[in-house]
Amino acid sequence: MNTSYITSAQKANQLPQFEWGEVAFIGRSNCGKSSLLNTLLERKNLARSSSTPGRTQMINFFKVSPQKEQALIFADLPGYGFNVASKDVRKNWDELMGAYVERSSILEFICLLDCRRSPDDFELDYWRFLGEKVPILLVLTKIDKVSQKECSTKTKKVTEVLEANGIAFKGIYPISNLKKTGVKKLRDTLYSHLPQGEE
Ligand SMILES: Nc1nc2c(ncn2[C@@H]2O[C@H](COP(=O)(O)OP(=O)(O)O)[C@@H](O)[C@H]2O)c(=O)[nH]1
Ligand SMILES: [Mg+2]
Repeated sequence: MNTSYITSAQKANQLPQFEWGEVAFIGRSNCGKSSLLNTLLERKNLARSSSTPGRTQMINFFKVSPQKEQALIFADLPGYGFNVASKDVRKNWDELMGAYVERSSILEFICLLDCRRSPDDFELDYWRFLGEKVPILLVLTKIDKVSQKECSTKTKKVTEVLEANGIAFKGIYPISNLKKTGVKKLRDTLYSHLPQGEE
């Protein structure tokens, strides 16, 4: 498998065009987004972990090519929920994301949630908004931090919350970056967008 960093966009007019479909990853800072991207990209630190939340807001683009002449773009979207961010940072996020989500190349929105948290109103509203474009895929992260029982209870609960809020979703994927639990299933789902015949 071939993976590489392509480019970053800080402003709407810097968004690149690709000939490949895109899978977009979004979540609150510290939810484990960079760790998941590194796991999926099979690279230690391609998506840099733990930048200070609320500072540089940018979209990072990666290309994943499991086989020649096949590729998928992974877009690492800027984290939301900036208690520490200024109005300007917030405005920039709105503009950048507003332009990004309209891209017709988006195949899937992967929305991440730390399994110890519950989605807040902002997340529910944003997930609903995204789900109206393309049904979202919810990833519950850091499940090594809770028992199996707690994990399945949480998965059920989040399913109910999504349904109650009218959010269009394709599935819930509990994962651990630390133990790599659930990663294969998620990866297979993402790669199902690629033409058949790959291995
Ligand atoms: N226990 C555990 N910790 C994780 C997991 N994924 C990420 N982390 C930790 O959570 C923190 C934030 O992770 P990071 O990937 O930088 O989150 P991001 O801000 O969403 O990009 C780091 O200290 C990671 O080591 C996981 O699956 N299990
Ligand atoms: Mg990060």
